[in-house]
Amino acid sequence: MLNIWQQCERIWINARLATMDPQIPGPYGILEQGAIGIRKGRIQALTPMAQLDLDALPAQLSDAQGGWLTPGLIDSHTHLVYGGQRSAEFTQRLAGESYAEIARAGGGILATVAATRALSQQQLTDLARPRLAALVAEGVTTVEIKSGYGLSIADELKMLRAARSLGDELPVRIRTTLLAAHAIPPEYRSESDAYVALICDELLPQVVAEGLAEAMDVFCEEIAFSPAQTERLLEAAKMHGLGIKLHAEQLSNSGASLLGASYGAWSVDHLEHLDAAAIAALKQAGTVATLLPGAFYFLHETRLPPIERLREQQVQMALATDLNPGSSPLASLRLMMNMGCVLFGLSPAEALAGVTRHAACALGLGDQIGILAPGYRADMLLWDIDHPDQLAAEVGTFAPHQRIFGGEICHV
Ligand code: DI6
Ligand code: FE
Repeated sequence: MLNIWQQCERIWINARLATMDPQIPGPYGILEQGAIGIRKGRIQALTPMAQLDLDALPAQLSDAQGGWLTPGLIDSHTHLVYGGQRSAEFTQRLAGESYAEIARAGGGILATVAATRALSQQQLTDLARPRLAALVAEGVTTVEIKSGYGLSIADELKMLRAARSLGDELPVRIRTTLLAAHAIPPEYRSESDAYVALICDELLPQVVAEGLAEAMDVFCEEIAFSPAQTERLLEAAKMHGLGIKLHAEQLSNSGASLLGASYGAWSVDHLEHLDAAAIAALKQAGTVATLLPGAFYFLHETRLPPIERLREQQVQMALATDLNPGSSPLASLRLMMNMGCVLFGLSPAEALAGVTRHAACALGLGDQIGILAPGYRADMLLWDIDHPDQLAAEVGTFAPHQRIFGGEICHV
């Protein structure tokens, strides 16, 4: 009978493994001088080189030559399908107007809604492709994409279909999230409850029937949806078996994170205004706290998310781009790792955990991707670097030496 190594289709040898597996001690879960074997797109085994009998291996060998292998990067929060661009608002904000003022005056999200509604599914896909390709080129192997710039049944479905189709074109796993409750559409300006009912009673069942989303997200904020409306939406999402994510505590403390925790949310995101009671609830519920330093930076925020308390309470912290045309038009997860360290005080190892292990949990995929361990998908990056701290310390100086998606080496 073949042993587990002989069953492998490909084995990387002479690799330094930053497994990110919490069961291996140390910040990166390092296995120096390691080998990792792949079978049917998944990791079959890992071991120190010294314990590997090279003569008995029929598999194809790839020599990592001392390079570092990490899990593929995961961007767990993006809005990268959209029409138009909002650089005029960038200029307005530089002149002193706030994001909320611009939104109230009909700009902001609603400006992108108008531009998105005007485009076909194919046009949206064509515009989104280079944004996604930029993430893929720097090592991202899983990306979450939200709807939320359609705000009508047809336009939300169009966005989700556009997002899904990108996964057939590029070697990347796409997870989609229904964010119909991103803003109140102009047609429902004075009857937002009716829009919430439309989402729950008509849109959501269609999305689920077509299998177009894994999760539901709500922007719970004074300029968007109230906690009561959010709860109604979460109830409906839960009934349909979708995962839950929330835009919470970005501009004010609305209690959305507590609500999210009580519904077992996969993640609550932004969190600049998160309070201590909510942090305890997140820990209790196993909900990931997703930090979005790009939006913090781009909106020139000054109030920091409570990183120290999150760390103390051992809440899992993810980092994501929030890639969107208004508050974070920044298509680089590596930049977010750097900003997470410089602006939020994360360590480089916490930053890497935030775009691997913890990001996986923020997508309900904590048992599938995000660490190098047997049974996990073989989404891996080989880096020609001296130390994994470089992944957060440097931006734009190097790309992955090799990108491995589902066990296949892909050239992007
Ligand atoms: N918070 C954000 O940062 C994005 N959406 C949200 O609810 C911004 C979206 C935009 O400005 O277009
Ligand atoms: Fe967002």
